[in-house]
This record gives sequence, structure tokens and C-alpha cells, in this order.
Amino acid sequence: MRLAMFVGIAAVLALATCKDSSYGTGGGCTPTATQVCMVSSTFSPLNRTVTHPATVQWINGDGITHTVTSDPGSAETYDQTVVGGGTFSFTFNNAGTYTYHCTIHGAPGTRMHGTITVN
Ligand SMILES: [Cu+2]
Repeated sequence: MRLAMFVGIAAVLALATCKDSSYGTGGGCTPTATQVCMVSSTFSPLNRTVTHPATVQWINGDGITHTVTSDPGSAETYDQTVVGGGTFSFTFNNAGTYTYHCTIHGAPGTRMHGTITVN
């Protein structure tokens, strides 16, 4: 009984470790239709279109910290620091065009100044 419990806990820990290592530390990231990766200090894809309501998840595939921050005047506001390997999810309930950036690397015109278009 004790052994079974130990094995169970070890399996959960192994899964958690495996999940963490699939993102971050420069290991890269492949986005699904509702995900945006942060790789090589680039939002990928830079312009993502989804159908509302949609929860968009940003995944930091880099080994450095980024932020996912709504632009000033955006109809939806969020400002999340995402460490290497971390994720952030935000639900867009209304159609619109939402520009956002990384406060560390995302000056206008850079590859860390992206757009979420919600149809
Ligand atoms: Cu950044």
C-alpha cells in the first residue's frame, strides 16, 4: 500500500517535470490554433486570429522572462509576467482587434508587439 502510494507520487512528479521541460529554457514551442509562443523574443505567430469566445494561451518557450501586456487603450487589459517555461491564459469574450506587447522587448514595430484578432 505504501509502495503503491510512493509509485503514484513519483509518477505525478515525473509527469510534472516532463511538462515543464517541454517549454522554456530555449527548448522551443509549437503553438496550436489558440496559442501564441514566445520564442527567440518573438511572438509566434505575431498576428493570431481566433473566434470568440476564445481563451488564448501564451507559452514562453524562451529561457528568459517576457510579459504579455495589453497596449494602452486596449478594450481588454492584462499585464502578466511570464518566466521562461511559463504560460499565461486570457479569455476574449468580444470580437475586436487587440494589440499587446512585451514590456521588456516589445517596442512598437518589434517582433514582441503582436495582435490578437477576435472574430
Ligand atoms: Cu520579452
